[in-house]
Amino acid sequence: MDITAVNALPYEEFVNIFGNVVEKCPIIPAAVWTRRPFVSLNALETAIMEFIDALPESGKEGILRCHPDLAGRDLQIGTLTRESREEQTGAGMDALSPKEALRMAHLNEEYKKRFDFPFVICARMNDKANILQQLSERCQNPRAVERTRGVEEVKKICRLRLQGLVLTDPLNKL
Ligand code: 2AL
Repeated sequence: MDITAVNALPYEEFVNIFGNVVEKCPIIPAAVWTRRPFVSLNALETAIMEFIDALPESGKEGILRCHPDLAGRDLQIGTLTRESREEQTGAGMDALSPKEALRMAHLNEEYKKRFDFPFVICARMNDKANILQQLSERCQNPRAVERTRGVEEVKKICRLRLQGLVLTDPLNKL
């Protein structure tokens, strides 16, 4: 789909198609739809990022809480969204050794206990060793740093999901 086709989508279809570019947050495309027409994929992306940036800190934390744990229960019982499953399996989250799985579960719990929101990282830009290392390191950060960092990772995930849905026009990168 190119940006012209995106701009022609009725509201319901727009929300159906873009409802999970930010995990389980269809309110974001629902809000951004009013900013059509978008001159490019980049402009759509910018509108989403601006919506996220304008949220109060509680809203940003809410977005983080919509994310499933990496290698967590949803992956084990098959209840991840399609996008999330592809990202997690691509990063080897379904192929952890028992020792790695235990460490991941333990650190995910420690992180959530400390910050009250889950650890979020763009799985497609990392491998399992990297994810475990970052999880362990980021547990030590102050809460405000982690809130900002988590939202940065949400934006990376969103960018890649958008690129999977909309064709980029090299002549129209405004
Ligand atoms: C995820 C996810 O589901 N996909 C991804 O890139 N990161 N979850 C998470 N907690 O970081």
